[in-house]
Amino acid sequence: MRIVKVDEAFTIKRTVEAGKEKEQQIVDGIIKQVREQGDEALFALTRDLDGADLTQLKVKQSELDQAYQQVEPNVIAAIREAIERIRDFHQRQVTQSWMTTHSDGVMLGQKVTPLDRVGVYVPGGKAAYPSSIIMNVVPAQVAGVSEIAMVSPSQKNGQLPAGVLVTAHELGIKEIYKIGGAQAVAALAYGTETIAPVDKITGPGNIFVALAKRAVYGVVDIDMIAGPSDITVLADETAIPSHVAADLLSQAEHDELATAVLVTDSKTLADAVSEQVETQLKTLPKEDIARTSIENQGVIYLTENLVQSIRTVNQLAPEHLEIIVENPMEQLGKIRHAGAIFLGPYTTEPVGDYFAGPNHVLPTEGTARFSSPLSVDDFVKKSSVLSYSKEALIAQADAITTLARLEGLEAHARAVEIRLGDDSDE
Ligand code: HSO
Ligand code: ZN
Repeated sequence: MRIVKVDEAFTIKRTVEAGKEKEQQIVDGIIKQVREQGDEALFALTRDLDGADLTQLKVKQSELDQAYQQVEPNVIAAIREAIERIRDFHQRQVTQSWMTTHSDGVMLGQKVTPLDRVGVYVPGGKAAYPSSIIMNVVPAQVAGVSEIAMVSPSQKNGQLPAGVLVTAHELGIKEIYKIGGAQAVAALAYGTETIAPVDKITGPGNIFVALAKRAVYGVVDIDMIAGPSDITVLADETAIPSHVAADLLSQAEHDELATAVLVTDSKTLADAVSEQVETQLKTLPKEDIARTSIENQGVIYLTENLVQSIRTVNQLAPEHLEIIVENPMEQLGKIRHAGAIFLGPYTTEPVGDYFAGPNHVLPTEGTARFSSPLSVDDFVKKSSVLSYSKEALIAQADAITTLARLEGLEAHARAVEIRLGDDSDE
């Protein structure tokens, strides 16, 4: 792996994403076609782009039954346990509505309401991850969203992968549609004869899905637009090189564009990890993908001390941060930017990817500087609540009308003053 020396003056440069004009044009065309032709466009685009000749868009009960026959009982058991743990964690995120009563007759509050209807995008092909279905659906369900529609591109045989169907069924999803790409995003945003429009679309996808989500934002809400996944391991000389290398590769195997970074002040560890990465790459089924990722984006930042290491980590603002140093807990308070923080030598990233409970949909590409993991909060919205007694209005009328007249808004001032007289002339 490439080793970059870090000193006092070192800063990490951010790269700006290049324009994607050609893809945007295609996406705009697809959205227009779905808006104009509805289901007919979905059938045609699924035939042309996914190579599947569907007779219906919605998954039938018989397809679910069939899927269960293809999935081993231990897989179903693991899915169930993961759902339970992830649900448990997200239940702690629920925020309550609140109301405060003031002695002057004012009541103020905030009402929390779940979104009515959400669409979850599940990518096809190599990224059809059952774990991501759980991570998107559970916070929506915990928030109290009553309707969840799932979309995922059809395989050429007109079916969805059995693992995807079983996971969706285990989560209790009733609406599953075999469509993907920009056409699925458009269908969820605008609705078709078969698919009712949603209020928010979440879930990862390829460049066409990402551009389509960006294009429909405003008509519906969207979650973050996730870039390729990344991991940073912050380690000192106490870390075991083969373990660190294994963790770097677990991220690298996701995608040629994934980023795996080691930040350490130990030259011995840096050299040993680099060697281990090479050794372990050779036996990985996804060696090609992982090797491309390691060669293009992989880097070891070799710092002079732990303080520099932490500074570098904060500049990277990684999606996943593993802290494998002597006292990981002591460092936690110094970490300002990271999507998820994995403490200590046994908290390898896959525990969070699949099972521990926290969401694995995390801010990528340095966006942990300003954003958070997907959570229950992403599936609710809040309304402010206000209530004034006559006494309270009288007490504040002067200040309110003064501010209204400062803005030249006389009708605002009068709306207050008309209520101040005695009640008999109303
Ligand atoms: N590490 C990925 C999530 C994932 N891993 C899904 C395995 N399956 C991005 O957080
Ligand atoms: Zn992963």
